[in-house]
This record gives sequence, C-alpha cells and structure tokens, in this order.
Amino acid sequence: MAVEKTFVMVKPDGVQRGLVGEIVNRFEKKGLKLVGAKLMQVPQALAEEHYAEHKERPFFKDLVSFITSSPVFAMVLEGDSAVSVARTLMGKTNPAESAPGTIRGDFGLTIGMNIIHGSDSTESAAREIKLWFNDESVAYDRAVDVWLA
Ligand code: IDP
Repeated sequence: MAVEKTFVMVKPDGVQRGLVGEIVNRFEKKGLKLVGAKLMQVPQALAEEHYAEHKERPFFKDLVSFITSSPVFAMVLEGDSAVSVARTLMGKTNPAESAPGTIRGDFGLTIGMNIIHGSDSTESAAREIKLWFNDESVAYDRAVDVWLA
C-alpha cells in the first residue's frame, strides 16, 4: 500500500447541519492523518474550476451555486490508500443508495445535498490539493503511526 494524500470537503449542507466534527472524527478514527484544514467561503471561480469536468452536465449551475452558498470545510488527509479509503467512508454519490455506516448513508438523503466531496483518484487528489491548498500541507509525525503501520 502506498501513502497518499487526498482532498476532502464537507459541503455547505454538512457545515450548516453541524456535521464537521462528526465527519472529521470518522476519518481520524479510521487512522487517516489530518495534514490540512480550513473553513472557507468558496469563490465562484474556484467552484467552477473544481467541478470543471461537469461543466456540460445539466446540474452544473445548481452545483456551483450550492457549493458557493455557504462555507465549506476543506481538508487534506494522508494515509495508506487515503484516496480510496476516504471514498469508502463517504459512501456512494447518491446518499439514498449509500450503505448505512457511510457518511452519506448515515446523514444524506438527496444527491443534490450529499454532504461531502472526496477526490476520486490520486490524479484528482493532486489537482484538487493544488487548487484548494496551493499544494501545501503540514508534515508531522504522530506517535500512533507505529500502531497503524
Ligand atoms: P462524487 O462527488 O461522488 O465524486 P460526481 O459524479 O463527481 O460524484 O459528482 C459531483 C457532484 O455533483 C456530486 O457529489 C453531487 O453533489 C453532484 N451531482 C452528481 N450527479 C448529480 C445529479 O444527477 N443531480 C444533481 N447533482 C448531481
């Protein structure tokens, strides 16, 4: 397994519903290391760039308007297979189809407000960490790392 970094964001619905702590807790308990975090209002240009691959989709305008409507909590998480592990914890894109125990499965109801974003590949993670964190994260050791290796 390779140590990876991934970009994860609690969307405006998750922040408004007070789920940031619960969500961060789940990633931390899993063993992923928080190496970047910020609460921020998303500028229009950043939202459009982040979701550029969906530009032609019918929901693009609503998606950008949703993500810029209220603050998000953006994170960089690190660990073995961090990209796929974070996606597994999140659940499927549509919360109605997400298994209980996953973040979307436990807290979401509709695809329009699905609480959380996570990079879908190591390539996306690299692009998104550059876009949202200017490629910066905090390097540090945790005593617990020897018990997760
Ligand atoms: P992902 O967030 O699970 O990676 P993507 O297919 O990349 O899923 O879609 C990005 C986001 O666009 C989703 O999280 C969701 O908020 C929104 N989205 C995707 N499909 C639809 C749709 O059919 N209607 C409304 N919003 C959608």
